[in-house]
Amino acid sequence: PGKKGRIDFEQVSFSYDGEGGQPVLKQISFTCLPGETVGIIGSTGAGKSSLVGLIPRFYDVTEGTIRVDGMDVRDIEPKRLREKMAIVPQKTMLFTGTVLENIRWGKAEATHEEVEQAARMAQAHEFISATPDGYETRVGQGGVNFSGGQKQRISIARALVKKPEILILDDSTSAVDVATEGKIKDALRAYAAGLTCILIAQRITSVMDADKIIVLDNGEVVGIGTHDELMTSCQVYQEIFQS
Ligand code: DUT
Repeated sequence: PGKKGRIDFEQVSFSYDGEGGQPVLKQISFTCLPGETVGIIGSTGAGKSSLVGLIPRFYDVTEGTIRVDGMDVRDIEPKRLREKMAIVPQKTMLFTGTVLENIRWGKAEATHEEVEQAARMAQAHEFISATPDGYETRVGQGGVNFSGGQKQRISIARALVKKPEILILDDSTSAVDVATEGKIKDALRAYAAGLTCILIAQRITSVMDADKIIVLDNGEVVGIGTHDELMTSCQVYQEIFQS
């Protein structure tokens, strides 16, 4: 971590159909400094997942530039880009192996110690340890069925075991209760002061304490600021707060 993990969006526009297509993101500009937590909030279809998907290059921008640590992501070697960041997708994608294998999917050579440390931060160690087979429990088929929130926490552990410089959570705690979500955030802060975190959320409580919150509406940034700033300056944010 250290001073790594800066992200710059410079006038980024994006359409799934390329140039001339229906824009999903319009002229997005913002900076996320190393170690900052940036929250992204906005109604369904606003473009939140599309926006974060541009950073690991699931898609490429139609216009503008995205820089990571000053470099255009298109100029960073794909392997290096993959190492720098971890993304926890909205829909958890665990496979029918053991919990250990599922977490190690993030980093094949991780030691048991590293897996456990990641699971502790993700607030998953306790419920994993409470099962008869612990980390050898098979996910999915028969035996223990983990809840949606538990699966999300295993997915977060999978991302953390990589020790990324940038962590992207796409609504990854939607099924986790607010108190546990708070503990995950505390653990992230305590572990890695240098970890840059981008956090998509539906609930305002999930992003309230972020360094900066980006409010997206219909592909456009309609507000950037802290919770207090947005409460006085951004009508869309106030509406989400009241809903
Ligand atoms: N879209 C596509 N193709 C895709 C994904 C999305 O055309 O493969 C469209 C749907 C929507 C817009 O892009 O009109 C933005 O979708 P996105 O999933 O980025 O929005 P969101 O803010 O993440 O929505 P949600 O909160 O429902 O996840």
